[in-house]
Amino acid sequence: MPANLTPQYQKAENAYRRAQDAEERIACLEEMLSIIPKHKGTDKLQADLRKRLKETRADSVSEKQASKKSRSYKFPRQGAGQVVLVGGPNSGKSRIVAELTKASPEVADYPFTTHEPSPAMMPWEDATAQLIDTPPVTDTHIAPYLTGIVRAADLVLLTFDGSSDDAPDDTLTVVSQFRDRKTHLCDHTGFDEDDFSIVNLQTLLVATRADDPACGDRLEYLAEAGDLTGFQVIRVALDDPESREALRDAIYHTLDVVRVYTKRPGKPADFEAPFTVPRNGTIEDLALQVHRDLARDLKFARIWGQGVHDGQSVGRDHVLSDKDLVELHV
Ligand SMILES: Nc1nc2c(ncn2[C@@H]2O[C@H](COP(=O)(O)OP(=O)(O)O)[C@@H](O)[C@H]2O)c(=O)[nH]1
Ligand SMILES: [Mg+2]
Repeated sequence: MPANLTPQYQKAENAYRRAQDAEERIACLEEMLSIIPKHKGTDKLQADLRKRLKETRADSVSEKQASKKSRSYKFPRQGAGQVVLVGGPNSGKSRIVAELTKASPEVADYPFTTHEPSPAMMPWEDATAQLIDTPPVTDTHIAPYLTGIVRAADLVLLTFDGSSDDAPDDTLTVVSQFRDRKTHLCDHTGFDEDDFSIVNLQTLLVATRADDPACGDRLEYLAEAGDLTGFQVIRVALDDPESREALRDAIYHTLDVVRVYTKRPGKPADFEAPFTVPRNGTIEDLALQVHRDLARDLKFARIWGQGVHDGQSVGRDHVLSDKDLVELHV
């Protein structure tokens, strides 16, 4: 029997996938259980959610004890999306972060220069996206925390050294290391519909040093050797400013969000830092980002932008367009 999950449920499920700690996961699971359509088709999923809730409550206790001892990596999401760079050694992960953000991670032509994951903000026009640099993945090594970071991401950049004959095999190794951990790098993001333990992640394959004449052949070899047809591929030469900007654009556009400015009633508009909501996101999605209570108490909104009269009143289901200006009323 099909589960027929509602868009609200799917939103809650997405928030659960993106949760950064046990506390947040518990809140999301409780919400999912309360709004999941209750019928035969969802019996298995409901049982699964209850089991997870129980396990997560236990995790929450041990997480509190453990976080004092071991290093835990929590990267609160900022900007239009969380983008995690993964790849084999020397494939250009840190160089990409160094070129597109103000951070200065160590970039070097010997392997294992990056030991810890680290976030940095990438500007795009007046918006930003969060890039997370990570240590390399090989057939013998994958940092234990890495799978968790990737599973909570919005987008994965899988780096491929276009100048190296090892790149196809190195890249296939990375894909299979994650696959072994129920994390599928592919063309869309979210829990697998048939198996709730599997998470899919939209992946952009970034071939660095793509000015190497044999880069195309190596990419072709990769495509033949593995089932990577779902990946978008972008070729970059990081010495070339135009190529770097094309990568910046590709990352932002792949996140598929729209920018929205806000104003308080009677106050001037805030054009400093836009909020971002998923494309086809609504007034309610915006209100949720501003403040949970605001989303609950929202009566209506006034909007200036595309396809509306200036200052038109709209409800919480109104779909936002890029660069809309919105005044939320409670
Ligand atoms: N010329 C050039 N060098 C690159 C490019 N991408 C990476 N590199 C170099 O490759 C080496 C390894 O890059 P790094 O970012 O440290 O790899 P990581 O191990 O994946 O973080 C560094 O010397 C980079 O400058 C590129 O597109 N062009
Ligand atoms: Mg590095």
